[in-house]
Amino acid sequence: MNVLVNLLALSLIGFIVWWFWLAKSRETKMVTEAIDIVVEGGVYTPATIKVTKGEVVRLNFIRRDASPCAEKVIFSGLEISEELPLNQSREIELQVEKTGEFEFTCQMGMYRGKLIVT
Ligand SMILES: [Cu+2]
Repeated sequence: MNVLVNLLALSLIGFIVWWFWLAKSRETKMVTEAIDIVVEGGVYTPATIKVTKGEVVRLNFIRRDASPCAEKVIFSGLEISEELPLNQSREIELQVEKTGEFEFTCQMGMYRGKLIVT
């Protein structure tokens, strides 16, 4: 019985941590000059970023996930595809001259993020 209660409590804690962590990655971040984007555990944090059309911004991808699936980030519609070295930060300089929403994903599309250009 005690074991069961402990297990329940543990899974509840796990759920709360997971929820807040995911919630954090769901926030939309406005980028003015540069931003760090952490690649870990199946999510980009933050996963939704907003930039202004024509402005130069630097996205610093910090990959903490060793799985080969996370080794690339691909921006669809922008012809950007970059290797992400493990435990290092890889800077991608962007200057988007069109407005719209562009997805960025890993090679297999498991990591998903969105770049909003306004
Ligand atoms: Cu992947």
